[in-house]
Amino acid sequence: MDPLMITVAPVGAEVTREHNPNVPYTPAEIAEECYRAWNEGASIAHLHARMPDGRPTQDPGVYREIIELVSARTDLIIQVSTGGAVGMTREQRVAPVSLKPEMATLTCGTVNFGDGIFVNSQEDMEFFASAIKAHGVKPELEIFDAGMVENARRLEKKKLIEFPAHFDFVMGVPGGISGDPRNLMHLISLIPEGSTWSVAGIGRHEIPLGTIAVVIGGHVRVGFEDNIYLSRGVLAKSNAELVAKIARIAREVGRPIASPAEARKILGLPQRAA
Ligand code: KMH
Ligand code: ZN
Repeated sequence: MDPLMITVAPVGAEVTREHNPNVPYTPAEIAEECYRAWNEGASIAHLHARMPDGRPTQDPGVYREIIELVSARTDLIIQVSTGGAVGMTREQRVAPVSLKPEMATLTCGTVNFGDGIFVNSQEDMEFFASAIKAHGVKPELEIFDAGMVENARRLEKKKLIEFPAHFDFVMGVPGGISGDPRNLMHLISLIPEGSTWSVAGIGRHEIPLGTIAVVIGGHVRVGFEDNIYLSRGVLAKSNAELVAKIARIAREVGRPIASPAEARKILGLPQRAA
């Protein structure tokens, strides 16, 4: 079994300080959260950017600032979001890919997203996949429901992505696939041979689904983007607490934790120059 890759998703596009006062907004705050998460065992940083007042932005200038600060202090694999926030145009959403980060997300279909709709038409997916490919970036295929794996297969047939690939199962978004463990098993059964996968359980599903992934050889995403609680009713003080919790569970069951260098090897990414 490969060592466990832990992705930290420190801020997302939806959660605010009204939900948890410890949500980072500025590049310095986001970078500090990434640094703490790295110290606890995170190997990948799934990044979104915010305006100083907390509004989500896909401005590449803000992403650049975050990436420079994170990369100066850690060797975390940088993964930018092309999901952005519901309602953004695809031109806005794709903008950070121009920075040529190591990874970028590629959502493989449209899904109801709470009260909104997270739109990813076939044309949109091809637009994002083409940009990600053109910039030499590795996609993480975001799967919010089972049919999205079939959409990924269509993209592969069109040679816009390659298999095996790295998938992230986002489970428990209202409107998407639920956090029932049987759904996780089903999603795993659908992905192409040799692919890797992580699970991002939303809210109370984060740690239980992550624990299953730890035990059966998947990988895990944690962080304020998906969940703000350390345990029932207890707000996490930092993303690092969530990383530390899943790392502790991994240690307890004997699953080694991947360093960023080991994660690069698992994902087939070139190693970062020292
Ligand atoms: N904020 C969500 C609408 C991604 O990062 O690629 C989409 C999202 C997915 O967060
Ligand atoms: Zn995201």
